[in-house]
Amino acid sequence: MATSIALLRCFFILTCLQLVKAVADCSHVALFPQRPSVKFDIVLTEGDISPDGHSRKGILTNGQFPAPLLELCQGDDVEVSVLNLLPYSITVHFHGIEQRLTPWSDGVPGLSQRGIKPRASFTYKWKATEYGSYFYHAHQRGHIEDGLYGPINIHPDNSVERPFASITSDGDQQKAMRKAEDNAQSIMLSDWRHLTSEQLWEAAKATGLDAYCTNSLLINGKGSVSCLSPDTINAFTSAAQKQVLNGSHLTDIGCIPPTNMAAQGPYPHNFTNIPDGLFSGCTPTTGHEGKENILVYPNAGYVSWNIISAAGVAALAFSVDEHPMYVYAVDGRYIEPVLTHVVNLVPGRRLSVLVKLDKPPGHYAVRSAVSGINQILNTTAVMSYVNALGGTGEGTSTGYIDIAGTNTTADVSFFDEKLAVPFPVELPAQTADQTFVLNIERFGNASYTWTLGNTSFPLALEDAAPLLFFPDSDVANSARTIQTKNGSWVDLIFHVTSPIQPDHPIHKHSNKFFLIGYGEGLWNYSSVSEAVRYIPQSFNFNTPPILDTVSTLPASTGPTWMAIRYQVNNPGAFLIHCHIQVHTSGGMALAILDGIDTWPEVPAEYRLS
Ligand SMILES: *[C@@H]1O[C@H](CO)[C@@H](O)[C@H](O)[C@H]1NC(C)=O
Ligand SMILES: *[C@@H]1O[C@H](CO)[C@@H](O)[C@H](O)[C@H]1NC(C)=O
Ligand SMILES: *[C@@H]1O[C@H](CO)[C@@H](O)[C@H](O)[C@H]1NC(C)=O
Ligand SMILES: *[C@@H]1O[C@H](CO)[C@@H](O)[C@H](O)[C@H]1NC(C)=O
Ligand SMILES: *[C@@H]1O[C@H](CO)[C@@H](O)[C@H](O)[C@H]1NC(C)=O
Ligand SMILES: *[C@@H]1O[C@H](CO)[C@@H](O)[C@H](O)[C@H]1NC(C)=O
Ligand SMILES: *[C@@H]1O[C@H](CO)[C@@H](O)[C@H](O)[C@H]1NC(C)=O
Ligand SMILES: *[C@@H]1O[C@H](CO)[C@@H](O)[C@H](O)[C@H]1NC(C)=O
Ligand SMILES: [Cu+2]
Repeated sequence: MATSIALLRCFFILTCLQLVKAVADCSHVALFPQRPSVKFDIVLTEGDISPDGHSRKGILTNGQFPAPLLELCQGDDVEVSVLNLLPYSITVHFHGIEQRLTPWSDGVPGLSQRGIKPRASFTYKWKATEYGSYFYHAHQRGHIEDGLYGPINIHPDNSVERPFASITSDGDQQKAMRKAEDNAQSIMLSDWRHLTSEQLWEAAKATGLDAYCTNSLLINGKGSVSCLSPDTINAFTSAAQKQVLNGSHLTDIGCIPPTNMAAQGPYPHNFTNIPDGLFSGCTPTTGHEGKENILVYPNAGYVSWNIISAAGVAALAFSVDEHPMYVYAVDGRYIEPVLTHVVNLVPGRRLSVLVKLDKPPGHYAVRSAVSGINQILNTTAVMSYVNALGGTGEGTSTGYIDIAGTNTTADVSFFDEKLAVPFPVELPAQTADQTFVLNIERFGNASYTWTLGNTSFPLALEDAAPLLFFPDSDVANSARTIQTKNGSWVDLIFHVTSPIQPDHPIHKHSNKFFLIGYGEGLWNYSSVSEAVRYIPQSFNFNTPPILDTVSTLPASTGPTWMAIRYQVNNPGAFLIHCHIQVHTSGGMALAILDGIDTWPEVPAEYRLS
């Protein structure tokens, strides 16, 4: 029934373009009473897309790539109807949205629903309980890397205190910042591969390799491929890269070669099966639609950007030439603002920033570059003052970072979310009721399979009976899940047991957590309380960051650990996983059966047989 109605409404894709409406003005909306449900209709189709000038199959959302912005007011009841006209099953996850009391709308196949089959539809219903910057993306197999991702902006209720008074005591300046926030622009960063997600997965299985490189970087869905000369690549190869390379060189796409034992581990590999473009093979383009041009209005004083990383594999550095930024929110929640030149975003991270528009009217390069040691790759967009004279702004501006994401002068500062102070500060319980140590290491006998916990969560489990509906299944009672009691406090220790591993951006579904500690070396403690007795300097119980995505420390020479604490307050089956998509496909995921003692009754429309 639901399917046929959505089909009728969206039979012609063009009419669906109008169905996603921007809802920007929240000034009249108080938290209570809320306005009626805000509805979005989303139609997914497959198409040939070429965001960086190379054509391949990808996912269009209402005919667009990236997917359109969902703009909401805090307190809104939201309904997103997805019609799947793709040739494969799909789900949609709302990244960072806590899904309070609606665990069946979290969009994870095998946990909260079955994949939406071709020509079928599914309606996600949830409440925008928290304000801030989020995004929605495909959550079945590797399909996020086929282009299903779009921003979500939830405007805070008027009653929520903004942190701008920490930047300035000038009332007019504060008003300008508030106005900039109301009109925040989305900056969607991503990486782009020339192989589809299924080709990528086939290549991983055929070669046994971890596919840690990409082909281009995009800003708001636009980019190009500029192949660097071997001399340039060698000149920018860092000391850390040289150590891993052990005398060899980065490939023509700036990538650590697949033959590198340190990066791939001592497993059997079949190098004859490597498809072109996976680790090497560069063909330059000038891009498909040119560079993204971001228009700004200096009369407004400031522009606010919600910067979102939907990257599949690359950790990114981001900056705009000659313009420092105030970072004022991380993962959709305010912090004490920090003035910085460069921000780093791991896959899944959102940062909200204010940029003061006080420079001569002109065109300034906006830079995104891979910050990890796995690759040297960059792209640029242009920020244009609306009153700039002439030109399209081919850059004469001076960058804070180079093509490798490294500082160009000694006084360039980088933002570190691990040191950010929440606004306002909130505190977790002083002790936890349960502690789980989640080992992160390679699994089995291949470079592309991983653990999170005591075992791996194979991709095939996406097709298993969804745990929220089948809590008595074998999977629900296996080492692939952990079970918690509602109301309890839980510590998760991400234990990166062996080098060399990249930083893993671990994303927890449902409610946010406190980052309470991290360090180098093995985790040899039974609990955080015990660890605090030996290494108190590794913990922060006064101003712990509040996040939904945290990056493990780079394990380049030895093991590392990271400790998070959260209160179970939203019963349901929620995934925790690495947001490097090839790692999740390779099993770096775990199902948390939160508050399984008080799971809610599933509404009839979501029940499964
Ligand atoms: C580094 O290269 C040398 C000489 O080619 C080789 O003997 C050694 O095993 C390599 N080290 C590692 C860690 O791969
Ligand atoms: C590598 O793959 C090719 C093509 O599938 C196959 O012919 C060959 O036997 C494989 N080599 C090894 C060492 O497994
Ligand atoms: C990477 O940065 C360099 C240096 O600013 C620039 O010339 C080049 O166009 C950038 N690459 C892309 C794809 O934008
Ligand atoms: C980058 O910053 C580091 C640390 O401050 C400094 O040692 C280095 O010289 C800087 N790089 C350049 C090119 O100035
Ligand atoms: C290890 O490799 C063998 C074949 O080489 C395969 O049959 C087996 O399933 C693999 N084991 C794991 C845990 O992946
Ligand atoms: C891993 O296994 C150990 C030993 O059996 C157990 O104590 C621990 O709870 C398990 N961890 C997880 C996350 O399941
Ligand atoms: C779960 O725990 C939270 C936090 O203590 C509480 O607010 C909520 O009412 C509990 N839910 C149920 C169903 O008991
Ligand atoms: C854990 O290891 C550290 C060194 O890494 C050591 O100082 C500490 O005493 C150890 N703690 C326990 C409980 O063994
Ligand atoms: Cu990972």
